[in-house]
Amino acid sequence: MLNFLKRKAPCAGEIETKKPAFFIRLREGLQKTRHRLIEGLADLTLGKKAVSAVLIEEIEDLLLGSDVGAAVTEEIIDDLNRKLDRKQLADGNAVWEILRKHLIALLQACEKPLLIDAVYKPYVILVVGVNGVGKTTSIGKLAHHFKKQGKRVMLAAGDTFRAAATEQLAIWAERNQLAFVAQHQGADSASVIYDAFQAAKARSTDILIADTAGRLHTKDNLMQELHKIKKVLAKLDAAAPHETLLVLDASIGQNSLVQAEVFHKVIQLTGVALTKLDGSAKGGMLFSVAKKLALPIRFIGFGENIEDLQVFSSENFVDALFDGVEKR
Ligand SMILES: Nc1nc2c(ncn2[C@@H]2O[C@H](COP(=O)(O)OP(=O)(O)O)[C@@H](O)[C@H]2O)c(=O)[nH]1
Ligand SMILES: [Mg+2]
Repeated sequence: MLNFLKRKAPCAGEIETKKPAFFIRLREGLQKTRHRLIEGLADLTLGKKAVSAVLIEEIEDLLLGSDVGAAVTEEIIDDLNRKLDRKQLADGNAVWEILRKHLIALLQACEKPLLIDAVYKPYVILVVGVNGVGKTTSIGKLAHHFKKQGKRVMLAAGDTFRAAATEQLAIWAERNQLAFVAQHQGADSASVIYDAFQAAKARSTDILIADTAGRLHTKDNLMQELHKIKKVLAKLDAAAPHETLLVLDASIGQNSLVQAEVFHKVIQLTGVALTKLDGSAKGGMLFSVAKKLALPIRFIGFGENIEDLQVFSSENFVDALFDGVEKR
């Protein structure tokens, strides 16, 4: 029988959708933030005939309550108040349009995907961040992402502080069938990463992803450790690490920004990966990251599975947040 004759028509409940699977996963992952922030704003504004100072105050409360942060909120609220004074806000729909434009512009400003420059062999990605934010998990997902592109990837177990961290990375390495360099617990992190760099060079690996410990409460140690890692990497390649990626846990909300500032001072960051967007309604912090850090958001993570990480695309993100909100 011809193939098209075998194809069965969708039954009830088996809704056919044109959206690709990755988009559906992203949208599901962002459900909580979408619900609190975007649908919240839409409920306040859409279809409202009059715009008052009270409405603008309600918008302000909602933005602050969704972890959008003081700086972004102030910028938006100032703009709305200016327009209200000038009688430029005809109705709630006009307010909604302004909110939408502000939020989209912020996201667009930090879209700058990580490009792996093949000049560097290996291209070294140093992954930093506080304990528990999702570094090791993100490395596993990242390795999968690059492997799918046909890249040769190696992992370095630079978090030598906890034995479990090395084991956890070893599991991801096995799952992805990757080369993996580790030493015993308590070993010098810089030495593990240096060994891995040499091994990666010898095997013409395309990308080396290095895990690190994130003991922010012992800030001086952390600084020394990160400085040392940079120094030993530079011995083999003055430009390494080629990407210093900070992992931030979206569910921590605004406190993440404090972490980011500490890390940025210690080791110059070049990009951010935001994790745990699925578990949180605080995804609004992404707008703050965009504004305050002015660092590219490279990846977003929204689940514990290997596919739950995507290259940050402002278009997809905006779609996942806004798609269909106006038609509810
Ligand atoms: N829901 C959810 N959990 C995550 C995500 N990323 C990591 N986790 C979980 O967060 C916990 C800490 O992650 P881990 O990678 O060990 O953090 P690390 O200490 O920074 O290396 C683990 O239980 C992970 O499974 C995510 O995007 N969504
Ligand atoms: Mg870890």
